[in-house]
Amino acid sequence: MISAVMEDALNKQINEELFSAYLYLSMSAYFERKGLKGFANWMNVQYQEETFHAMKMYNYLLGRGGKVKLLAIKEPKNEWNSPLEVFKETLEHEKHITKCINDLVDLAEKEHDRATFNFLQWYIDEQVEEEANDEEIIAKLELIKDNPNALFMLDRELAARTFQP
Ligand code: OFO
Repeated sequence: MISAVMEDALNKQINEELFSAYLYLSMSAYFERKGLKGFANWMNVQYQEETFHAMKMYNYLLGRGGKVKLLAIKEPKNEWNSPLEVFKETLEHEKHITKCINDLVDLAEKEHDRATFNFLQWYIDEQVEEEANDEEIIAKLELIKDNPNALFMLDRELAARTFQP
């Protein structure tokens, strides 16, 4: 049986993951509005990944005999000034999530909860990948600046992303 403090922290993280999903869905809608279908697709896949992150934790908590408590999801932003601004915010958000995961790992250690400690390693690896993906797109957008042809080429590249759990 999982400890009450660990259960509480995992429920908070499920909420963080669901907020991430909500934020990226909002970003996807923004890109659709701007006619950038490839960017919209990339963010839609990100939304699916975040939902997967939340559900993986939800199932883990239930599997450990814990109580899932779904907390209110905040309203995400729905307006940005440019694709670059969106991806800079995405990276900042992912850094925040990385900190949340690291704090959870620290808590699992403190609680001597080896199973949760092990479970969280998957999220640590996932965060490395997520930050790297965002950094790569930011670097490309910084090169593109105001070149519409280059932006449409990147849009086409991002259209190819598919959800892979
Ligand atoms: Fe974006 O990794 Fe989950 O939140």
